Amino acid sequence: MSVVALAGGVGAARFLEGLVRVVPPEEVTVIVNTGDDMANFMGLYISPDLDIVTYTLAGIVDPEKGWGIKGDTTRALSMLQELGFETWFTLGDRDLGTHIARTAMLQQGWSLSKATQVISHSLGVRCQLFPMTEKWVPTRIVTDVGLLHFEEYLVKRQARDNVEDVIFDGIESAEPSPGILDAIQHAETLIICPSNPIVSIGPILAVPGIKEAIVEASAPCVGVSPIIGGKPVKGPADKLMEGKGVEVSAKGVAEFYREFLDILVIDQKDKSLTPKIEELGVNAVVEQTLLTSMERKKQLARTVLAAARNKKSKS
Ligand code: FO1
Repeated sequence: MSVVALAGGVGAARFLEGLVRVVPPEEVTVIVNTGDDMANFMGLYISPDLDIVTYTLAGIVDPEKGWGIKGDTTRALSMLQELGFETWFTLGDRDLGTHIARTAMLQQGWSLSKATQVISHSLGVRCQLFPMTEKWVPTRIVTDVGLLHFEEYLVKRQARDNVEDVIFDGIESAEPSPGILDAIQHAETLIICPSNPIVSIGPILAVPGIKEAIVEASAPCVGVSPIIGGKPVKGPADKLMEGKGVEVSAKGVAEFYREFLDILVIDQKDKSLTPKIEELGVNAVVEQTLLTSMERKKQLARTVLAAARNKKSKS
């Protein structure tokens, strides 16, 4: 059973924690958004979504925040503050070790894929994690105060600016990381994790060749809505969806992915949207999608896999 999942940060990582407990992790390939990456932040290459997925699957993530390492300290950051540097992006001491290691590997001439493999496997992650591309393609948010890097928009300015547009800088000339298209083509199940459609899954789909491979793949494609009752579970997905003219609802998510999505798993709160979603040619499956315990995470993964199996046996 080979599973390929497209993933952003915290929501995806929490879902994947359940998935790797109901499928052998070696059979899971995760394609991770790198639009949030900062290529030279205090001299370091930082890849927030790769970090989040890695730390979560390694069992070391800070469970409250969903990012960073549990129990981490910020002594280096305090020193940076004393030295007059900006400290709006919280880099923990152990977390800094990851960024230093990744940057050193890249400076040595290794690819981001290779660095990701070494870091994730060293921390005990058994599935295959891939950055969506090797190229740095920063997501920039066009706001009423100007063009902001996604992390400046989200963390530095706390998502307070009006979103006018979202740009995936340089994506037209990016290529999928080696191995990704093959994995999609040969997958038995394709999953779109419960991530922000615009800034987490959007950049992955915008890498030339990835969306096309998903459209052409024979495997059923199952998504999980990150919108419950018209609100995102976490983060500013609502503002970004509105900024891109996408309805902030599970139906809006189905519409956004309708070109390739076979099934959308929606929350029980959104059960009444089922007919509207199915009018779009996307089957809706209702489940509890708020991932408040490991049992819920495993149950959601089982529901996604069962929906895919059901679709396969009908086709
Ligand atoms: N998110 C925050 O809200 N504040 C932070 O200071 C912050 C630091 C940070 C450092 C390393 C890392 O890997 C992630 C970090 N995140 C932080 C999370 C991240 O900015 C976002 O949640 C993702 O980019 C969206 O998926």
